[in-house]
Amino acid sequence: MFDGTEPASGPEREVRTTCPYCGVGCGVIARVAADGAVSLRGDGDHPANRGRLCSKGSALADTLVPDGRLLHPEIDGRRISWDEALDAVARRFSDAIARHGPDSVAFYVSGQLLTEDYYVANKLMKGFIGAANIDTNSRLCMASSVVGHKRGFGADAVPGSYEDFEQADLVVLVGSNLAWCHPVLNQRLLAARAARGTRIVVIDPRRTDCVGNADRHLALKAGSDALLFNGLLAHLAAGGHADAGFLAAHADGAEAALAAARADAPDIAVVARRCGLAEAEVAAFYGEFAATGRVVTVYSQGVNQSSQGSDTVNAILNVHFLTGRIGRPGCGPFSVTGQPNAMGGREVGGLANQLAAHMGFTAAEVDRVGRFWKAPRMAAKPGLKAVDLFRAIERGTVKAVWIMATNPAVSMPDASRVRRALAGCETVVVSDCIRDTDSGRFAHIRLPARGWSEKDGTVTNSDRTVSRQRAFRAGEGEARADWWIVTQVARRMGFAEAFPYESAAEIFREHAALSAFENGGARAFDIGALAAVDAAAYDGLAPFPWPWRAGGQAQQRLYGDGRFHTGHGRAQLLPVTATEPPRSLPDGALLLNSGRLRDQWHTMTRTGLSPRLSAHAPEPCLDVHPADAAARGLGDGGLARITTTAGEALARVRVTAAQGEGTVFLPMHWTDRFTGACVVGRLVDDEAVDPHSGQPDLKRMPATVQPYSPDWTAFLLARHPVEPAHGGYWARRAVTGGHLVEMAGRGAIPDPAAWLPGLDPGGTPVEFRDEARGSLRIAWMEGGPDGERLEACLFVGAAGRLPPRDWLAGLLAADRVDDGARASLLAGRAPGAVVDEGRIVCSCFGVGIKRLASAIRDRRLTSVEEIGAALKAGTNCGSCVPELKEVLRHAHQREVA
Ligand SMILES: Nc1nc2c(c(=O)[nH]1)N[C@H]1C(S)=C(S)[C@@H](COP(=O)(O)OP(=O)(O)OC[C@H]3O[C@@H](n4cnc5c(=O)[nH]c(N)nc54)[C@H](O)[C@@H]3O)O[C@H]1N2
Ligand SMILES: Nc1nc2c(c(=O)[nH]1)N[C@H]1C(S)=C(S)[C@@H](COP(=O)(O)OP(=O)(O)OC[C@H]3O[C@@H](n4cnc5c(=O)[nH]c(N)nc54)[C@H](O)[C@@H]3O)O[C@H]1N2
Ligand code: SF4
Ligand SMILES: [Mo]
Repeated sequence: MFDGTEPASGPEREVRTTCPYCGVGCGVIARVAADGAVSLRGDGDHPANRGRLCSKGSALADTLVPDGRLLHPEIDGRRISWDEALDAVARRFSDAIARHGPDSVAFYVSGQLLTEDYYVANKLMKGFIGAANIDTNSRLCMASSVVGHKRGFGADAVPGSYEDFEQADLVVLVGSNLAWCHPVLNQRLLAARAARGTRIVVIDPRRTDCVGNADRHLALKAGSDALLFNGLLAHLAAGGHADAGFLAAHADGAEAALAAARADAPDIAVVARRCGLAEAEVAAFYGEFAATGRVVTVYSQGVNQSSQGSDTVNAILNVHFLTGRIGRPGCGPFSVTGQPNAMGGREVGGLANQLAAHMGFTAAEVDRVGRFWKAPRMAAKPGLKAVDLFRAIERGTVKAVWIMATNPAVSMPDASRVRRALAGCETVVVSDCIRDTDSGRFAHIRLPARGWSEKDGTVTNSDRTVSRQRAFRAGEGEARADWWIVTQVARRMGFAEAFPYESAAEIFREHAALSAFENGGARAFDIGALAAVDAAAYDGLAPFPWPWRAGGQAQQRLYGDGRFHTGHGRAQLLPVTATEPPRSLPDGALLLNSGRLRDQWHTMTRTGLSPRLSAHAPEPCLDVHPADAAARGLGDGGLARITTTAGEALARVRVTAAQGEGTVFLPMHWTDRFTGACVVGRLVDDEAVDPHSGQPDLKRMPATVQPYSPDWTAFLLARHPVEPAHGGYWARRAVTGGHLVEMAGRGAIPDPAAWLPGLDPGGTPVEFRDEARGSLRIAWMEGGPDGERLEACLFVGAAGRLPPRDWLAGLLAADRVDDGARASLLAGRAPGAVVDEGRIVCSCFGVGIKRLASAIRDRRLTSVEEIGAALKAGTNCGSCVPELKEVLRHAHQREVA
């Protein structure tokens, strides 16, 4: 087995692994050529994707670069050896425990750890340190679904399989932008729709890229989903659609749930009014649901990230229980998980209120896990959930925190508080692949982690399929696998006997054995069949769904027999009362929604390295409805200042009717490394939290928006990343050969030497200054044997007066600048015939919005197929197909108008 420690040269080979991004969990085949070059393709045998990959999966090879990697352990910014680093972490954590007790230390981990990493971290904290202060970014992501599942099913299990998307007649997407966030699953759904006419309903305050392929879009008022589903429950019962047989044999609580629903939603008129929808729309949706036997209700962060997330999940489960639409092909509620191993983290007990292997903190469970681990100091009660954990760090009751594979200085609500907390904490340890992250800046000790392609283990996707991630390259620098790092620290803290692991396979075996330990069918999560898997079998492990009990078969769909995991084996309907969103909206304020873009992943540490992924949304963009923009004097392509009670941000404005009136949307991706001030986490407070799950409401923050009118604009192209320090707006993105930084500011044009710290391109600067027009151009050229190469160039001018960037970026990509290009560079004018792509829509073939628009107009293209034939756009991964449809729709509307 190649375990990432040996050099990656040798004969050409192919390794099957799993995509490290979203919870679809696509299989990937990596081909490593004899010279070490890597090419990737979708795995045709993987049940999640059958060979497909989306834009992010297709661009994975772009991210396998050494740029920005943390190569060695560091203490206070100084390189140290692994021995020193591991000793220091163990000593600091042991000291804090000795002085202040086990509750004074914490781990904050991530659904991007592999199951084996996660298992070891959880075991160390809950069994050996003796506290449960390990929480995970899944708190921000899936915690409400976990609560909903446990209350409804008696277990945290997604009952269905991806095949249900293909067997359903109606798929309802609630708070899920499947087209961008689970693109391959969306493609499977659209293929089924083409083949058998599956109907699709989208429930989202925004017109997302899912809507173009849907039959109905309910642009409901943000936060009114529980009411909509309560209304549906009452409507289904009133229309005689309850499945009396299923309810009698397999479910409890229908009467109480119905009573609550009827009180909340006495009729469709009330629902329509409170959800901000037309009565006819609501009636049509209810009628469709009632009339269709096979319904899958897919939900994600529009539901989970809410102060009423858990109850909304149960409101959704209720309608499936009432109508018996569960456990059968093409039926069921379906929580699509976000991260590649969101589900695996829940299996090992990564959340502070779970123990391990789907056990909690009852005395019997603590005793059982304690005996299995032979643990001296079992945590006896739940630990601090993420928001409370960072508040405890701020208060100083938690003295040492170890952050692994997550970037809370960006992704947590009230990220400014998180930063203050980390700045004041005695010991902050950060394990990451990347050296300079917003969170890493607060670390006393930095530990270099191996990343995807370098590490071995397992992940579990949204439909409970466990797949192997396999290493196929050597680790960068001295990076080590997360499980190895935690194991070494555990040994140094005195727990060597319980942490004997030398491989991921050993850990997986123990995890599988614990899942079966005294289980007897009581716990949904059981992979006892693999409790004795040997290294070779683990290495060759094919994807399988859990449960897979010893002596049994791996089970694709749960609850077909009507037996649930509640104590009495019956599903539980829960009475839900819809509440109003907790934060009041001051006059003139807009509701700030946040979420994901198609081609970026979270805090951009990986996708931000890829020029083609960075071209789809080049800058942080605030989506604003035309009426709201007009009322505030915001222009499309201009800049805006966004202010909330928690903080401020600057972003580019996009005026679009896709945005619901009264709301704005910001992507969650930008960090201080990529832009001057647009961390959404610093705008959203941490006050609104679901009372059951502890999941913060990240989607509904009141904000005021004003135009920001710069006096000057500028851009810089450079081979190395630069972070301007002029206090205005800036945003950086990767381009071929380097980085493009867009800038704008107020007042006099500042002196470049002062506001571009660290800009040291080398070569000779050639400067051109036009005082009268207030413009400045500097190009740094380096001479070589083959001619001159562009090292960097800076263009500054009055707002809105700069040349197009594409041709200049092309000069950076080229190794040589010829005389003609040199002349245009210094003249600040593009040579005649360059095409400016505009924002890139198809990232596989680099087809931009401007080229699309002119091709549609000039060549009279009318379908996605014709666009594909003419420009190739949309013919590789297919992620841009929904957007191509929107572009066509708009072009057509313009023609009609
Ligand atoms: N491209 C890309 N894909 C990803 C990720 C990524 O970073 N980039 N991250 C992964 C992760 S970890 C996750 S958790 C998933 C998230 O996947 P999704 O949940 O699909 O993504 P989001 O953009 O967070 O939010 C989904 C939608 O919820 C809507 N929404 C907001 N408020 C409400 C409301 O009150 N009601 C309803 N019904 N809808 C509302 C938003 O408008 C948004 O369109 O994506 C995964 N996939
Ligand atoms: N406003 C707002 N905030 C949100 C959300 C939202 O919709 N709106 N969504 C929330 C959700 S659902 C989520 S899941 C979070 C995600 O937010 P985060 O988890 O903070 O985001 P990532 O960028 O994925 O952070 C992962 C980090 O781990 C590093 N890394 C990658 N692989 C490895 C590895 O193998 N080992 C180690 N040690 N490190 C590794 C990466 O370089 C990166 O720094 O954001 C949440 N925050
Ligand atoms: S849908 Fe895309 S991001 Fe998600 S696992 Fe598949 S290839 Fe990766
Ligand atoms: Mo997530």
